[in-house]
Amino acid sequence: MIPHDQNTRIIMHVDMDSFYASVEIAHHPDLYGKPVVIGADPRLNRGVISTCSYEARTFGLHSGMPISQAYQLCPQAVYLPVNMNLYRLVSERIMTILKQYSDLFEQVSIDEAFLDISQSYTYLSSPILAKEIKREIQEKEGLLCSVGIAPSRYYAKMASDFDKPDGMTIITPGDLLSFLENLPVSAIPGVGKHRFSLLKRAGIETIGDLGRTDLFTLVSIAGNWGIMMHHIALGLDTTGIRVAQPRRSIGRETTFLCDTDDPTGMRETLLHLTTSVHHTLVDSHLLCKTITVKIRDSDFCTKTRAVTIPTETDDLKTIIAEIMNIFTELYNGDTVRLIGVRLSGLVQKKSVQTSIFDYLS
Ligand code: TTP
Ligand code: MG
Repeated sequence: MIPHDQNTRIIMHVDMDSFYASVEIAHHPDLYGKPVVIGADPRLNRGVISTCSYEARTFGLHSGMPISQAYQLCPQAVYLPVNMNLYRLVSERIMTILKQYSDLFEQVSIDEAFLDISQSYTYLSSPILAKEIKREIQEKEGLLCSVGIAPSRYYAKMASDFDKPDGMTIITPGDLLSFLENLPVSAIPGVGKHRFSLLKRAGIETIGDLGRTDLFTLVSIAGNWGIMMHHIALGLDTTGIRVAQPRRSIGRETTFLCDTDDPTGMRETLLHLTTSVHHTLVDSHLLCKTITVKIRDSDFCTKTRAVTIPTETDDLKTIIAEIMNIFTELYNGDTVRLIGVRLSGLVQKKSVQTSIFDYLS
């Protein structure tokens, strides 16, 4: 079992590479390797590029560029109209994949999402998860994405953007300031062209420069945004993900550093995971009705088995007993790469336990 530092937030940001264009290429393999531009019709001479493949970007093309200009720079590109229905469908499937990896999930646009993975991973083990997510998306959808892992929402987004396409950038709390030092200020989400040129005029080009500039000067340049940028530049941001929906399940899983076929070790890990999800269950004043164990073997074949108990519970002994029974039935002696537990069918404790006060109120 990998040790876990309870105080460190670990946020993952996943952003699909040249999303609309990549979806078209995945559905029309003859487009592979070609400059592909999605957006307005170049014959109409108005409108802009929605996005374009990385091959098209080598010609200087980018999102938002007038399509007429794109056509001048790269007439040989394949120009396709936007097919939103297809992209939405693919996006939904990608989000379904991502959600499986953490209950704390926040979709922020059609092609990007945050996951809080602090409960199940450390900075040391997080690359295993990132690679697994990238592999699953590529295998199921034929698409590449870039992943950033860092101590806050902002830094995770900056990390995923750092090495596109097909990137994986992990910034530990200890590496954060040196990562920020030489990045251009435009790498901060929300610093558009206007703020960029204002800062540049004041001689502030890198995030390191931003951190060294006094707050008064920054506020005079960029108003309240100056405070925010300074905070980010000093590595102080700790923003987590925003989860709006009530919890539907509580899960925790772990990927072993080395694949294992030792059932005793697996049971110990299950015990640890169960204690952790139980803690969250009790902390959230919830009861669960369904208990699930998940095992992924070294060939990436995933098996789950769930048991629904007659009455909702938050009794640790009952939950552990169910988990161990399920494991005995599910485990077939294979070499295992990942193991997990999940509690679902959640209800608020108060709604099933009536007390005298419920009758009085
Ligand atoms: P982005 O993630 O910003 O861009 P991208 O996925 O195409 O490329 P990257 O590899 O740099 O992430 O946006 C996601 C999709 O949103 C993009 O494929 C098309 C659409 N989009 C527009 O329609 N107009 C725009 O100006 C931008 C930026 C994106
Ligand atoms: Mg993208």
